[in-house]
Amino acid sequence: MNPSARFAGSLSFGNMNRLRSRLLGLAAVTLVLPAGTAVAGEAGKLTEELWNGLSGDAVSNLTSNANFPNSPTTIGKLSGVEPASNIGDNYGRRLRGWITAPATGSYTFWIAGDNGCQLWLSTDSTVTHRQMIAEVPGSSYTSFRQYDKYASQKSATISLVQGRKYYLEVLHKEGSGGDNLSLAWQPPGFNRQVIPASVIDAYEGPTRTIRTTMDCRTPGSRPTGFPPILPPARQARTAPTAIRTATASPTARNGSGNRRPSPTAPSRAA
Ligand SMILES: [Ca+2]
Ligand SMILES: [Ca+2]
Repeated sequence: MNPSARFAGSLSFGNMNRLRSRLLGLAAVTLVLPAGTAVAGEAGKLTEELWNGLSGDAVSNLTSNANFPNSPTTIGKLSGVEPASNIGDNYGRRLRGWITAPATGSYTFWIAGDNGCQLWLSTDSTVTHRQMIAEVPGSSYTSFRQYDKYASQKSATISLVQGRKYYLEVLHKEGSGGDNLSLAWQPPGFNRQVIPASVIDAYEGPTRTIRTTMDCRTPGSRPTGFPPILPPARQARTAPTAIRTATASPTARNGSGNRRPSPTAPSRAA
């Protein structure tokens, strides 16, 4: 497994918190993410880039443009895998993220869209291992969620492993008239369905080498080069105190005079 594959999709900021907890008492630690490494971002979303003012109906009209892929008009996050339909004309779109397999087995994917669109999936979490697995070809189009208009909209059967993340990318080009986009899959033991938001994470892709050092002995220390890390430890420390007070109080008894069962310890803040 190459270094990118080892980090990609697994080194979230939450993971960094847990890593720091494990290393408390040790000296400073330096983490280096190799250039091109991408990390999993917001759950339930895909990173969405739009290129406005691009004529043509085919994905090639997007990928051949000088502003692709590095200069989109806008970058945002899409909740789920279906953008709003009929938002405009002459634009190109790229969706990026990871999909986590909920079970080990054979999967089939579909894409539907207006106009041309392509679904790419990596054999693992590495971006560069992506392969196009389904498309609405050329300048053609389908209606919303019309997955069976062209044979090319359906992927071959693909084996995925439970819990592993696979890089997913969608390229979409709208010329004029109606515009829509949708992704579906058939997981093992289920019928075809729109890919649920519960299995996706947005792409957060640094394209440069990040070198960061954090002092694991200092609870408040933050690694440089990353957004602030939220401190769940403070909430976890204060909650048990409140529980002990309530249990010891004479009023903490039920109507029959018996002491109430000890409350279950609250789960740690996410
Ligand atoms: Ca349109
Ligand atoms: Ca159209």
